[in-house]
Amino acid sequence: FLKSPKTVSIVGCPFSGGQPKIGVDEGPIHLVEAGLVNQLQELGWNVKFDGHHQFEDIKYTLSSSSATASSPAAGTDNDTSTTSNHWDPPIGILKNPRLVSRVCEEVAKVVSGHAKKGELPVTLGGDHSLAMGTISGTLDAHPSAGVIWVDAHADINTAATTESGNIHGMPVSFLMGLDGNHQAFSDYNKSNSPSLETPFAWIKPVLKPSSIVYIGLRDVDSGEKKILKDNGIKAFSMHDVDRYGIGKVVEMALDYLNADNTNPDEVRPIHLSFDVDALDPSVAPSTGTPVRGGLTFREGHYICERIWETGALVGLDLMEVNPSLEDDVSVKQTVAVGCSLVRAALGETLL
Ligand code: 4U7
Ligand code: MN
Ligand code: MN
Ligand code: MN
Repeated sequence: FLKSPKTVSIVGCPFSGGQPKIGVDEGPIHLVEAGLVNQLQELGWNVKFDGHHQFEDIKYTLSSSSATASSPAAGTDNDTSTTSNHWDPPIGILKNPRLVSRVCEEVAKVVSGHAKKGELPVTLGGDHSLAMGTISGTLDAHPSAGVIWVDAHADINTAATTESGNIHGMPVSFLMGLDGNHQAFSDYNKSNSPSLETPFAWIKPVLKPSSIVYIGLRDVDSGEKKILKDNGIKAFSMHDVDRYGIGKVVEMALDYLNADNTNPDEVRPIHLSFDVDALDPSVAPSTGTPVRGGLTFREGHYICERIWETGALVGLDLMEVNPSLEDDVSVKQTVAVGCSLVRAALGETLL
């Protein structure tokens, strides 16, 4: 799927609008400063990286059209951390909906542009709402791609099920076009005039429930459990990792995606979306929503190595590294693990 010379395009996304903690926007900067570009060059990749995306134009456009925003809210223009911007008031309880949506729309274009040139886009987050952009972009360029989502969380809440209103817990539901989202926007429009253009309308519901498989789950909300069950979505929780071992789990995940391959003559392209909180907090402490009982260092790397071995990797996300959480040693450790996961997914071997 990739053209040679093999080229990786780093898509640095210092973005935190999908969740409330400041600092996750510094993740990509730390990963690059730790030497990721050089490390990938040493693996033989031609690395394209022309700086992080700032999304300033998006914030500017949104804030200067704020006269049309229908409800005022507290907050300042550059703080997306604890309160909403007055130019991006909540829709229902969804926080920063317009900003998150527009940023992801831009990321989708960037990722799809790189992928269509035969490059491997590696998106560095930033929070996991960005996956609405990366996976839209991958599926635009490789419509038959399947997704392997490695995370402690399922990130499949809809506007009807989310209790936090943090969109980083929702990207999969938007990619699938689940009903709970449409309902919230039409309710909002009924009670607000002028009504808003549904900000997520650009997202094509391109991800079929049978085209994603999860690994590492251990903190799934009850509404999400119902969504997973109702839609028959394949998920390997930490219970499954304990039961079968990571080797078997990854084989089952790959077999599952390939059984649904639309073109059985070739292996199915794979997008790997890796939330660093899939790893145990003792391995990757600096992340916004750590959950104990996670993947070991080796289990996380094994997933990346095995997917690389398939030759089918067409997109990679490394999300939710937050260098402002925990002490300096933890930050260094988490950033180093992030770089090392990316290297493993891009062909670094132990021997
Ligand atoms: B992450 C949560 F309620 N499910 O919706 C939510 F537990 O990208 C967490 O996986 C979401 O880090 C975590 O807010 C999103 C919560
Ligand atoms: Mn997570
Ligand atoms: Mn996540
Ligand atoms: Mn998290």
